[in-house]
Amino acid sequence: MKRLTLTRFMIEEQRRSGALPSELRLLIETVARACKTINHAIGKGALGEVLGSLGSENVQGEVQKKLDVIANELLLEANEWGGHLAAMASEEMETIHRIPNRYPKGEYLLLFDPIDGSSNIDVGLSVGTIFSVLRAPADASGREVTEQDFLQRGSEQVAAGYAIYGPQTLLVLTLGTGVYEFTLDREIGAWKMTDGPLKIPAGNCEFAINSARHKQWSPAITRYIDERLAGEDGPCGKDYNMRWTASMVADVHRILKRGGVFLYPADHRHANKARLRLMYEANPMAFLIEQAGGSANNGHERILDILPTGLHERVGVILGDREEVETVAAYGREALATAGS
Ligand code: FDP
Repeated sequence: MKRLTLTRFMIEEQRRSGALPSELRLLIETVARACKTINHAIGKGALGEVLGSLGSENVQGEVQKKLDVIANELLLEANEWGGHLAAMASEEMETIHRIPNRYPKGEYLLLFDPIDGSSNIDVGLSVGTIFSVLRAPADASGREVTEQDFLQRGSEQVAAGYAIYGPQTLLVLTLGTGVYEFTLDREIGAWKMTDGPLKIPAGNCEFAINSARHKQWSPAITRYIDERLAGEDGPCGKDYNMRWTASMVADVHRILKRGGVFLYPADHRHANKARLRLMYEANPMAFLIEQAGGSANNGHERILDILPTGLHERVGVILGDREEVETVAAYGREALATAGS
């Protein structure tokens, strides 16, 4: 079967809509190429001596795995010299990485989580790379890009996606005109379209949450999960299934293909305490999910509407099937109203 390659898909998209600048297309090609190299490193596993921790911590206070650092370096190196970017930011770096003066600079900003789901690396389960592309503010040309320039709402993203290193290596991409899945043809090294435009199947009774954190849930989240656990005998009148891979990329991919809802709510007991990072985890995933007909909020506010206050800001995340996400938000609003009355 003849399949569209990523390159051809983007060139046709460029011709069709005229809204995909060559610079952005080349930037996506570069990110996709870096993901192939990361895939290669991951695939070697213990044979490549890439497993295990480094003993160092990243800016979030998390122990860095060797592959976190390797993948971060691969993405920086691949994207530094192409002339499409003004700067990059990553989960693994405290502050932004400006394009060195020896290279030409472009108008885009790239953010990434080089390895998402790191706890899965050493046990051979699926991990991924998440990325988000923003445009540098118009007034940034001719001056040094700052961290402040990155602090844009997720609705400003011009592209987002992830690679998933699992049984197959996949790239899932949105340029704001639908979501497309590409599978890496490992024999010839090309990304070939295998699905899209993706549309989240409605009505799949499946939720993904780390239930060990139930102490941290708000009354609204507890109510939502309890009702689903009650199954046929509860208010939902049907049985639900649960899945948790501890890799957001894998959980989100399952939802894009099969439906359901993903929840990593903020810690209800501590104001502003959440797990997932807004700018390079929640925003790109929210963009993909909305483009596939789903919904994404932090429990009460649309994720793509949040104005970030810091590069590594964390946020509660509820995303997936539009109806399920709306139910969680409605329970949240009800709980707020009751608390306020
Ligand atoms: P990780 O820190 O292992 O890279 O990015 C956060 C994340 O993975 C998500 O991919 C995943 O959904 C979550 O953390 C796993 O959290 P738990 O440890 O609570 O399972």
